[in-house]
Amino acid sequence: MTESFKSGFVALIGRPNVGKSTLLNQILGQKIAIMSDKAQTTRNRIQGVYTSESEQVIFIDTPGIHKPKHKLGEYMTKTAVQTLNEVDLVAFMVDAEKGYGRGDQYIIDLLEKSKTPVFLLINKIDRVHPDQLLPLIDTYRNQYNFDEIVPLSALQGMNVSTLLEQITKYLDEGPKYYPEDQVTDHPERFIISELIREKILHLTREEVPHSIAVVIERIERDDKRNRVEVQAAIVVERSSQKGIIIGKQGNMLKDIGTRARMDIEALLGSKVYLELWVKVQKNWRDKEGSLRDFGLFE
Ligand code: GDP
Ligand code: MG
Ligand code: K
Repeated sequence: MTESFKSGFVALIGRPNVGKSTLLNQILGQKIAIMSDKAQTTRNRIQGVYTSESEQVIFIDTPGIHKPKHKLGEYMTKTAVQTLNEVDLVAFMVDAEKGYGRGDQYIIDLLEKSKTPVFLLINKIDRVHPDQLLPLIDTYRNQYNFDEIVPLSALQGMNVSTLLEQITKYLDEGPKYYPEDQVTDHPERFIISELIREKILHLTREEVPHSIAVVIERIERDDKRNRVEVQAAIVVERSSQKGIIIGKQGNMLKDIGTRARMDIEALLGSKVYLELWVKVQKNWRDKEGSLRDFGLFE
């Protein structure tokens, strides 16, 4: 008799920058989640689908759970709590180097409200001395009764296969929800907007806040020219930010466009014509209606 197929949903949670996207990229071997040194690059959920002979694990890269500061934050926290109850397993990732913090306590309080099993992933162990690891594990163990504790390095791929084995133990028999060749069920639209956002954040350094949004207004294949045409609006809150993004004689915007285009071409495997413009909309984060217009949430 052959073993039955297992499948399930895993919510990957943790403070911004602990390495959630890096782990997904490591497991899926493809750049589907955007990595950045800056907090909160990933605003939507990205599902990564890992399929092997015997199992399928659907990862949900939940937006950073944190104390809400404005309406966008509240919306995100609500979504995150719902997610915790719906999934088969929660993987709570922390940064070994940063240690235990108040942000972690907030998440642990949320975990206590759900019945879902919880793994603690202690990431970036390449950055700490082995002697520091045991006390850190103890600190976390005292805060919450984790089902498994897995130290790892998402960046170096250390212990990632062990993590997958542990996850399998917690999955039930289930269907193959997605075909093997599918690693994400998100429309390319979102990935493209995140690629553009990533370039803006990198190139403008700290001058432009993370609150900027990139709205993909049109994606269309032009068969005659053998290219994909993408039109996107960069939405900022102040005209001074618009000035920074456009730059002297439009040079900054050109630079953003060139770099984003190259990444989009790699993503789509096609030539791309990218058209970008910048518009100002005040306090867009506090307008729930406009959040939907911007397509930030599906
Ligand atoms: P996220 O916000 O949780 O998705 O975090 P990211 O995956 O974007 O990672 C944030 C930063 O931490 C990036 O600069 C990563 O390269 C870095 N990082 C992630 N995992 C590791 C790790 O295991 N070791 C080290 N040294 N750096 C890591
Ligand atoms: Mg991320
Ligand atoms: K729980």
